[in-house]
Amino acid sequence: MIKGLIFDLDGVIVDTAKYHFLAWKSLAEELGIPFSIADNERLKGVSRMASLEIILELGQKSFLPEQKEELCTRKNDLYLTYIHQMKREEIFPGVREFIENAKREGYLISLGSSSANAGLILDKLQIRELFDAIVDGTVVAIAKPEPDIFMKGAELLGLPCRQCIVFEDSVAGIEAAHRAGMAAVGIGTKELLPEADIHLSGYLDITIEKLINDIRRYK
Ligand code: B16
Ligand code: MG
Repeated sequence: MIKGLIFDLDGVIVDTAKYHFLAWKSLAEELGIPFSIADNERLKGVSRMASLEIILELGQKSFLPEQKEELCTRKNDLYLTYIHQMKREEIFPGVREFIENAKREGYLISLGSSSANAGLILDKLQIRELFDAIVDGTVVAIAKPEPDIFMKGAELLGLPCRQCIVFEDSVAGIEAAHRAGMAAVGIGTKELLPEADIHLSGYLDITIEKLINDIRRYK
């Protein structure tokens, strides 16, 4: 029986993926590396350093470890200039109500994000109080596709992994959910997230009861 819902942040609750893309694209351009929206899909859910490694691999460039740290810091500084301007209204339509409804139904809610900036984003959206547990890149340093972030979420909720489901927009995150033994709701299309157990394009017109019934039917 499902009792816990674990939400990724970037791309599931708010479209910060576009700000990650703009910041990485600006850095890639400086380095003379072509970087497209399609390339950006590979960066979703993975750590900041792993994202840089993917971009450097695309450009066939190599840097010393301390130079890579400096590049990551520059990317993050630029990313934060976007985040500081974020408005509360940028939360995806219906997600707050979906979570509030699930809480009323007795489900426990955790965040499960790779981002070290998740706390700041929750505060910008004013939704920190919706979560019974918060797991982000400052709590668990091992990013998706490793399952650690979601396993920690289940542990903090006091639930076994099999009683949790994950909401994810990234290939790495879907893999992490499955490796944790959890069903994965893909926020996006079947084409982008072929391994997700079920797909949602948004949170309007869906309730947690219907979603869980659908997962049972399709799994
Ligand atoms: P930061 P999520 C992930 O967040 C992003 O999808 C990914 O693109 C980013 O590299 C990672 O967080 C680390 O983020 O640089 O802010 O620490 O999707 O797991 O919420
Ligand atoms: Mg995400």
